Amino acid sequence: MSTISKSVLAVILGGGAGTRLFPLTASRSKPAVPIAGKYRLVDIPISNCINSDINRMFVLTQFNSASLNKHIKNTYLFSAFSTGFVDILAAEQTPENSGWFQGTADAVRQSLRHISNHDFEYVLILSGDQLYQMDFTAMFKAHKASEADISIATIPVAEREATEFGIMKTDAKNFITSFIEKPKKDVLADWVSDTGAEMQQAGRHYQASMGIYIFSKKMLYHLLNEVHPQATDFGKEIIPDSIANYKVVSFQYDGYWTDIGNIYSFYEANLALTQDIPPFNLFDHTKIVYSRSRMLPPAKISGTTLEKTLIAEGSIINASRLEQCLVGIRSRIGAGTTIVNSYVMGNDGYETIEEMTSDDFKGIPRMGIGERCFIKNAIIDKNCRIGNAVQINGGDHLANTDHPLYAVKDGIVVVKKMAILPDGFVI
Ligand code: ADQ
Ligand code: ADP
Repeated sequence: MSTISKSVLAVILGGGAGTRLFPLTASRSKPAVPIAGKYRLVDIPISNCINSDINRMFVLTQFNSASLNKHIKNTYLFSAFSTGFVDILAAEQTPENSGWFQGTADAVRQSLRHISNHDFEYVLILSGDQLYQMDFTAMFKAHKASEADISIATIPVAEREATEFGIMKTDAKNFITSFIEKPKKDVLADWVSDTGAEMQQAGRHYQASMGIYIFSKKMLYHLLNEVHPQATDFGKEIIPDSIANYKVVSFQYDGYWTDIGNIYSFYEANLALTQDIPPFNLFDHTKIVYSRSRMLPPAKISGTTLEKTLIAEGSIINASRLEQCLVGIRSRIGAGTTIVNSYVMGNDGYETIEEMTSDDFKGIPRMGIGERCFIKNAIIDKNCRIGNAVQINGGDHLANTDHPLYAVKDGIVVVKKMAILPDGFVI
């Protein structure tokens, strides 16, 4: 066993109330949200851990859903000779507690009693809603070499993003000298850092926290139980308060990293995968993104013009044109349909020929997307039934709405899971 796998335990923050990803989180927990056509959000941090030789992980989530459990249990099967595991810890009611994680620090504090059964020296805390491929080994080495109490992974960001993150200043040895959580625009000028020539040229003058922390075990217990027993958040309370009192070090990362905490960024990160050379490389065999192996048949495509489109296995596509689309597992798209700039998540199962005949008889659209539809700037959640000649034209002309069948957020139309859009429906 390498040192890192022996001494580091990872805690993945699987999500709070999930309101920013609504309606994708209306009926599932955030870690279970499907991404990139065949994965789930939680596969990203888990894969980064596995690729960094960290194989003991806890996923903290508000909801303990059956399909998240099934996904984790069927995917992350470590051998009997390994110490590896991925355990889900859902917020639970106890006599002292009403049953929710109040925030990130509260989630970790409540989970300590499960975590402390294991042997470890360091805890790596990760967000569950980021798309990136990072090797944590270098950060771990730097943490040990600097004898830090806390290390924070940081990335240079531009002014327009800086207000959404924790922003810090560091000294020549990378020690963090000051930290502000989500600064207001009017104070930003005080937080400019020397991020290096290349980053500065790209207008990235601010050092942002990636929400990725390494704590030594003792320090984590000390901070959560003794110094800040009431604190609910790392970003708002624990981290800013620790700067003056402890050795807090920045580890600068300069690869691709994006926060996918809201619908627009989730949509953008997914569609970015359709570019010629996407910043997130699914085809890198040294940084495999793991997911459940499903034994699905190859995708079957007929009469479709495909432009920059990813099609997951098990799909049956008869559309006329798909342009900049991400088409998820077991998708079915009918003849004459055009889809542009959209993420179709796919289906959890297939309908039999008999079921399809029965749908037709009852006048219910079949599972999937029908014929002669036009869909643009949309996310189609799982197991939708979209009839024939349905028109969905997302874009900035649409106001934010929450309709029973779909929601519009920042111009993106999200058709809700299992929604039935009848023939001719127009959005
Ligand atoms: P945010 O992402 O805004 O900023 P937060 O909402 O606390 O911070 O979420 C961090 C992670 O924890 C997310 O993955 C979230 O889903 C999860 N989470 C939130 N509440 C939770 C709860 N109650 N139970 C379980 N998981 C929960 C943070 C830092 C910033 C930093 C950004 C980088 O505070 O300083 O810049 O991350 O994205
Ligand atoms: P999916 O099948 O798309 O992955 P999940 O299996 O994660 O969705 O969710 C299945 C079930 O988990 C839901 O039907 C619900 O019972 C429970 N659940 C998940 N998230 C929530 C939530 N935000 N609120 C209430 N229940 C939830």
